[in-house]
Amino acid sequence: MEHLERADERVFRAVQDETARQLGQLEMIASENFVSPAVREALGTVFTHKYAEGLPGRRYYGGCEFADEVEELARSRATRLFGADHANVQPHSGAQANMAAYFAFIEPGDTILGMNLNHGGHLTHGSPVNFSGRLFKVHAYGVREEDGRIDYDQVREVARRCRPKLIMTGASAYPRTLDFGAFGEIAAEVGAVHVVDLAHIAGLVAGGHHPSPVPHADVVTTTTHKTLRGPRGGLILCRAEHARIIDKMVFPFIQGGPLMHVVASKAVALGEALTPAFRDYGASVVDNARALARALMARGVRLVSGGTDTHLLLVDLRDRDLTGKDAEQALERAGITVNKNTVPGETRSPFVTSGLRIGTPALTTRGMGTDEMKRIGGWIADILERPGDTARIDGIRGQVTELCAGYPLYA
Ligand code: DSN
Repeated sequence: MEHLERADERVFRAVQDETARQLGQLEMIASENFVSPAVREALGTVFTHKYAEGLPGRRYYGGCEFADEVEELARSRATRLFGADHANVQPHSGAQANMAAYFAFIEPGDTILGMNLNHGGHLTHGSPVNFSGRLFKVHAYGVREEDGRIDYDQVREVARRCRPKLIMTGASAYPRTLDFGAFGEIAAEVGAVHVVDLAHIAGLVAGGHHPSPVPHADVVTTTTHKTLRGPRGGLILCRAEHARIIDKMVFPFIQGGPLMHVVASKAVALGEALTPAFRDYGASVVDNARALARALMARGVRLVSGGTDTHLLLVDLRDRDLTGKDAEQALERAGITVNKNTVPGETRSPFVTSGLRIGTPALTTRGMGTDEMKRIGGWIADILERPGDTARIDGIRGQVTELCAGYPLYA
């Protein structure tokens, strides 16, 4: 980065500091990951200079032959990876992907059914502070208080009652397997379009560690940077019959020029996701999450649904005199990065919360396994027990630093 260092000392310094932060802490935000050097290199290429509105072979600008090549690679790898008919790799983010999916099928004022944000849903699934909640009439399903799992009978009952035009399946804080087949059946019964937002678990589905939504959905949207371990961005998969409208909704309806450097990087990541090594990675992500869940529960930490089938755990702090916000800050002081999260039955604001979301994708990329998860689970439990104990937190910080040093990111 010698050019950056010479040209802009302050940005250079921030990058150095962020690199040190990422290396020296345990990154356990469930939606974050570390990309490969190849994925990162592709992001810094000359494709950032290129305008390429349109699709491969049908662009509004000249000079697109190599842009066509990388976009075609990304599209074909995405369809092969997920067994889908069609892929659009241009959405700048998961939110854009969801917006395109909505507008492909419904109009402002139409009714949608999505998961309650406090129960693990996502802002774009109908939250009043998001375009989805502003533009559509929203009904929500949630999880059962007793076991933290989606109640499919309730989903059917709400769907029959509200007759949504579109059902949005998917979550950002649900630790259990999603029954996409059940959602698909409910959508068919009430005549709704079925959209699955796969973002969190896309890498697990790609590796065969979670059932695929593709046979049960009209459209599947995802981010590319979570368990899929690609660059920050979005992706849409759909049935052949929806290809044209989905492509038109991404461009020109909601976006302008695609970020071709990101598309190139998505192609690299999707290529990596097709390898046996990526399948093994996904298996380890889930093994690690289960090991972490066991370690925490053995110490009396309550988890929503009593465990996990995926890459994340949701800690329920309602039995303690501790908020999600304070717990997040105490863990951060020890070098363990997580995020506060609402839990089912939440009574606090989203800035405070009564829960923590903890994930294993990034540490698994770093090479950590179940033994490390057991140790980390012990440290987390120690801190949750006595979040104000500075000496204890400092001691754990030292051990975290030592553990991180044993797992260099880009060796
Ligand atoms: N912000 C993402 C997450 O953390 O789950 C969802 O978009």
